[in-house]
Amino acid sequence: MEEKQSASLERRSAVATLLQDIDDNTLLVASVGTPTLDVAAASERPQNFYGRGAMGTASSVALGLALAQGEKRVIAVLGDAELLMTAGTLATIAVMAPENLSLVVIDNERYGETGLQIAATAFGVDIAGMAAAAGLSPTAVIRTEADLHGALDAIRIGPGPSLHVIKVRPEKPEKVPLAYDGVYLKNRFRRALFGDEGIT
Ligand SMILES: Cc1ncc(C[n+]2csc(CCOP(=O)(O)OP(=O)(O)O)c2C)c(N)n1
Repeated sequence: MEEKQSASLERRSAVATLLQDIDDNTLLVASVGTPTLDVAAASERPQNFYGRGAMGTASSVALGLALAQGEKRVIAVLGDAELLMTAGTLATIAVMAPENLSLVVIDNERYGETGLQIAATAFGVDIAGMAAAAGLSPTAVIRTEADLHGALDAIRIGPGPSLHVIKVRPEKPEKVPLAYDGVYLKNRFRRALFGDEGIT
């Protein structure tokens, strides 16, 4: 396949739009590296679970969380390489079909965190198409501000499991200060959900 180049959206502002005034009933899962820092830059809060270092795990974590926390909305903000690393999870999500789960793929067509090496979606691999074929609904590719605003309700409150791909420019945004201690972040998240009884 040939390499393609198209996106004009900037990832930090797209994620800020996505998460603007997000409510306490929404749990956020963010994948390793740049998506984690996108989410932290937009809305750092205890109800966020960050995949610090653990590439490939975020869609499964988000699925489990959506099933276990059926009264909450779960939005997973994922890298394209992250999603593809464990793409079989799309099948499990389709079969389990939690309506409260929204996957949002920040698709820069690169392994951004490790130096912007070219990744599969640059050659036309269609993550939204893969998700639709698995059975997720709705699915869509977002390329403009207007597309993004048009998809906000579907992502934030609409029935899922959904998957939206946001095509963004391949940039390396600034680092954001955020704890790197996974146990601390996990305990903080559990405390936000269950209070002190959630800490074992
Ligand atoms: C199992 C595993 N493999 C590789 C890495 C190194 N790694 C961290 S982030 C990353 C690239 C992630 O790319 P993507 O998910 O598309 O996110 P982006 O930074 O491009 O937004 C890689 C290869 C890792 N942390 N864990």
